[in-house]
Amino acid sequence: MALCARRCTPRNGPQDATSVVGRKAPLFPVRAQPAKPIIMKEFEGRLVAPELKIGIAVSRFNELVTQRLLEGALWAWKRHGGQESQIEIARVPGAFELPLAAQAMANSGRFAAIVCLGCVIRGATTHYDYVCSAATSGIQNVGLQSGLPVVFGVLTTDTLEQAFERAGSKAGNKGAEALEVALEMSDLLRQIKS
Ligand code: INI
Repeated sequence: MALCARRCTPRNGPQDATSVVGRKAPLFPVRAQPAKPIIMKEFEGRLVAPELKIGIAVSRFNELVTQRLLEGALWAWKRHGGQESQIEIARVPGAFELPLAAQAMANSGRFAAIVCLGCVIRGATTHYDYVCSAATSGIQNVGLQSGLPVVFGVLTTDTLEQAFERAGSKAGNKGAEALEVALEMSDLLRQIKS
């Protein structure tokens, strides 16, 4: 076992070993306590309906699914105290068009947040990958450029069955979840900016 030259105790030995001059060494280096506790600022958005409107862009492609996502979002909005008059809906052909509609809504200045709802189901071709990729990066870019929460409520699944599971059956309703993310993020940004 390696011995420490100064204290004659094992280097990795007992932490409370008595030193060669008979003084009890502290277990760990003791730091002076600060006079006041350090108060950290911490932000976390709450699920409260903002005073501004919420914009929802929803695609018609796979409308049986996207309509359920929209219903879930509206249900969540009312559940958290929102009024129907505070919601505006823009319908677009497919998920590929969601970013452009979201950008127009964001630029209007009327909305506290934008929710994008769509459903892309994998087919036999690579079309799915292009639509998913365009929708994902486009929606994210609108959020970063506008500084608004622009929420990705687009289902990307292998089958229609998986999509229905996420649109109000056994895996919840992603439209409702997307709306809640919009509430949380708009409240978070409000706190950070104030
Ligand atoms: N759009 C969707 O929203 N979901 C899909 O599954 C889909 N598929 O599979 O093709 C889809 N395609 C259309 C696309 O979003 C555009 O509307 C179209 O390419 C015109 O720009």
